[in-house]
Amino acid sequence: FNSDKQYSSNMNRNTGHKHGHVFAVEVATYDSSFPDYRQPVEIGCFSLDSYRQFFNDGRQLKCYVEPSSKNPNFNLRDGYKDRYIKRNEHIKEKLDHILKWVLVNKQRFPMSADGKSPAVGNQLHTDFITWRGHLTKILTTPYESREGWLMAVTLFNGTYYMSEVETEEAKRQREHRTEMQEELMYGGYKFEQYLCADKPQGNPNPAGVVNTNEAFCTVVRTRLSSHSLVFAGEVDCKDISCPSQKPPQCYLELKTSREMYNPNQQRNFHRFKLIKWWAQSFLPGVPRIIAGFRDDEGKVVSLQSFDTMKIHHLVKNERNCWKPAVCLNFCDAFLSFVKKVVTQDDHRLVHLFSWQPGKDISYTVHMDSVYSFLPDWYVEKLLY
Ligand code: 0WD
Ligand code: CA
Repeated sequence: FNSDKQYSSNMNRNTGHKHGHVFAVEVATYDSSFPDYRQPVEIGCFSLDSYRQFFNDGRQLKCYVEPSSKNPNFNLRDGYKDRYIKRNEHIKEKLDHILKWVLVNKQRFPMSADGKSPAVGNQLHTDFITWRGHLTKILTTPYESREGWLMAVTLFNGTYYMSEVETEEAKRQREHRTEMQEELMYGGYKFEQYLCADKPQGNPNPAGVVNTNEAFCTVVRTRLSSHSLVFAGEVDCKDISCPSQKPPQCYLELKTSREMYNPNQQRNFHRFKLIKWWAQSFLPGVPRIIAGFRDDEGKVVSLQSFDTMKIHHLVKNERNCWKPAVCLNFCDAFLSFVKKVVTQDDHRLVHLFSWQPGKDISYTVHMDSVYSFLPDWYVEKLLY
């Protein structure tokens, strides 16, 4: 390849099939039975501290503390001006934290036949490594009408690495957020602070600082049809009263949403928000979501618990509603498409898959470009 030469594929559905370049995003195509999705298993975890430093442990995992009232009156704006340390959004971390985790946990990947770890040729025996959030975007694509995406894929040593690239539109929106949008983002983290303690015996500390550099991430292994997946996802807290106490079953996802006053708002919540909540928690097997509904003053006026596996029953009476099987069948087909298109194993090569609402998926090919995302330290240490 010439440096960063771009190849556009023919995305015409009618002629594209024979070139193997076609990829349609239509609900009807994927409206069949549920594909095999294996119970996700946690194979490790990591933490990012208040300076965004990586630790190969669960030090940042918080404990959920059930509030004494279902109508708690949490003020989500409190501390926005004076007790908020915001992560630097200009730093694009790509898959770096996951890759650090892989390097120090090679022994947690399937072993070679002789039982010696790591496996022969340092193959990870895993088809895809990515962030959970990237898979959430793929899952919800058949029903998405507003935001497109760009996914960079590199095949290296037998594994497909997938790392999102910010679209121009997303960048523009991020750089032009209103004060209100910034406050809403802060409010999501503030809500966590009201409900979470650092230790099982501890209490939440709403007087503290909100620092969005801090994160706890679970690393899970699962399989979607023929695709073995390892992905990391940020987990808000664990439920210490949970009978099994076993991750990911003891994990909880915390969410905030605007209070609903009429059936129209309720319908939109079911159709557009619950699909995202479902996909995000379903992927790593997080069984429960605690939602805080806020009023226009930014106060949480009510709490509601959603069982991830029951979310679809709440929404299925809406006309033209989303279906979990469509989401998973689409993801399965997209990952198969990626495997068909990306065949050259080269850490410097990126296939950039691009999707805009209402369009088919297309891709471009880039050698040694700004899109390359596997760092030298990873490539060298994985192989040797
Ligand atoms: O490189 C990128 N383009 C991205 C990197 C996009 C999205 C996330 N990330 C990284 C960050 O390092 C972050 O620590 O992913 C981590 C979170 O991964 P995820 O679990 O795969 O992401 P997602 O499911 O989209 O979000 C989970 C939570 C969010 O909670 P809510 O309740 O809002 O869904 O992670 C937080 C947020 O609290 N979060 C982020 N944190 C840091 N950077 C980001 C982000 N870009 N996006 C969401
Ligand atoms: Ca959350």
